[in-house]
Order: sequence, then C-alpha cells, then structure tokens
Amino acid sequence: AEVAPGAVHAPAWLDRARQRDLLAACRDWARPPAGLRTVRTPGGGTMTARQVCLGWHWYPYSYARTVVDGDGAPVKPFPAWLGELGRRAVADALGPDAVPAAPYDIALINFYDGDARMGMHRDADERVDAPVVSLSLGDTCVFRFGNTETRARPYTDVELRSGDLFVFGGPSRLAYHGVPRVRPGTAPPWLGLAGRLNITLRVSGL
Ligand code: MD5
Ligand code: FE
Repeated sequence: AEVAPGAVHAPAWLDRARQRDLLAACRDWARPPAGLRTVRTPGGGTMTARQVCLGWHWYPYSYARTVVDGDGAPVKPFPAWLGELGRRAVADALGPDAVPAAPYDIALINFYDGDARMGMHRDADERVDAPVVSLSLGDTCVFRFGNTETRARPYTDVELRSGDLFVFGGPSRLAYHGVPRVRPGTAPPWLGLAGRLNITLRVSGL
C-alpha cells in the first residue's frame, strides 16, 4: 500500500523462515564488540531504543567507522546478502527503476522494549537520496509517518507488524517520522522475541 508518494508499506513481506533467520543474525550482531548500545544525544539525552550498526556506525548526527560512543571497537561489516535483500525490497515496493546504483552499505538495527519510543525526526545524515528500507520483527508498533515540513500534523499512523517491509523513497525520504508506541506481547509466538526490532538499510554516499 502506498501511504504517500514513494512511501510503500508491504505487510508480511518476510516469511516465517526469513524472519527467524534475520532475528538470529541480529542476535549475533548485538553481541560485543561493537554490539548493542545506548545512543546518547549531544543534548545529554539517551535514546530509549538501543541500537547496533553495520557498515557505518551512526551517532547523533553523523557516521563513523569506529563506535564513538560505544566500546571503541570498529563497526561490524555490512554483509552482501543484506544489501541484496535491500535491493529486492526496493524493486518489489517501488519497481526496478527505483533500485539505487550505489550499494546499500549501512544497517541500523533498533531494539525497542515495551517502553521504548522514537520521537519525530528526519533521517538526513546520508548524502544520497536512495530509498531507506525498513524491516520489522517482533512486537507490533505504531509508526507515525509525517510530512516534510514539521514534526506536527498532518501525519498518518500505521501499525507495523513482524515481517512487514516499509520503503521510503522519492519525496518521502525526508519526511518526519517516529514510533510513538510499541504494543508489548504482540510478537508472533513462533518467533521467540520479546520486544520489537527494526532493521533499516541505507546508502551512505560516503
Ligand atoms: C524504526 N527507524 O522503526 C524506524 C524505521 C531510524 C528510524 O526511524 O531513524 O532508525 S525507519 C523509518 C524511516 C526512514 C526514512 C524515512 C522515513 C522513515 N520516512 O520518510 O518516514 O525504528
Ligand atoms: Fe528515522
């Protein structure tokens, strides 16, 4: 379903086996060194969703190869298979012409427990406007898709469930968005995940 120009929600895009495989990979990536960490913002706040990065390490508001606010270890490599998954996602959601020429080289993996949120923001730390690919695992969340002008209304709330794909391209690439709530206990029982994971794939342009 196209939620806005260039913003496409594809429910249940990942089958059970692919959700299990992706979760197993995320658990591996979450281990130290350069594993799951709490992100601190320059203003002294902490993000409630914890994060692990592949390829490039994100910290507010830039990218680096070394975990600046973590344990000092180099960021884990971005695997080729994950980039292929990203290209397939864009082709399915937006068509083959929307697949970027540059390879996907960043994954940001956010883990949300029942109390975690993400405030309204724009993703403007990448240099190119390749579509962002978002994959959700575990608990359902309310995803708030806004506009390019302000954090405030108008926005559209969409429920993202385990296995859902969302692709943000074209004019939607720079829209404000956030996660106002997670619905604890809604993960599919066969997955074995308490909480929500979101994997985003990006092209750094670096
Ligand atoms: C999440 N993550 O559910 C979301 C999914 C982040 C983040 O927001 O920055 O890690 S990615 C949603 C996204 C990306 C790029 C553009 C837009 C949404 N958008 O235009 O709405 O943890
Ligand atoms: Fe974002």
